[in-house]
Amino acid sequence: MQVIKYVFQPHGDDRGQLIALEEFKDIPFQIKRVYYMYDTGKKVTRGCHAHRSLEQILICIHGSCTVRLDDGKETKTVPLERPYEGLYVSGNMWREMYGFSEDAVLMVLASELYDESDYIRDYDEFLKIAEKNRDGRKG
Ligand code: T46
Repeated sequence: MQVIKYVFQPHGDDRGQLIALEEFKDIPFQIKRVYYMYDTGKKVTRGCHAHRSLEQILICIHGSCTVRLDDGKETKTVPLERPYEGLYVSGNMWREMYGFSEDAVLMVLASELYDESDYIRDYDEFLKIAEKNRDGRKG
């Protein structure tokens, strides 16, 4: 599994830092939705699902957290602790976010509007779809 982390260019000067993100330039898709989570409990695990086709970039713009990605064959653990780093997460990737610091703000840029029917919440169903996709790519 390839982990794709974007490192964004900060525009810094003596006042501090600023990061600008433009669709198709800094972000590889059209940004249709932005959401963010904060005040996440220390012991909480969020996510625990995959998507059918949604693409997202996860940016911990304050504090830190960890993302576990699972493509049905392999698992990778990715720390997010810098506001200028973005983790690309394609659909069909089981994701779990945990280890939130008290001050963590996790912002997500998404390629589609919110659509509950795009969620795969059952891990066994996810494994079946992931296997099917792998077979499809082979043949
Ligand atoms: C994902 C990970 C990284 C909305 O009404 N609109 C939205 O755009 C979103 C994302 C959520 N919601 C509502 C649905 C739930 O009642 O907010 C509530 C919490 O959402 P959820 O339990 O899905 O949050 P997470 O942190 O488990 O997952 C979220 C995204 O849903 C998901 O797409 O990939 O963050």
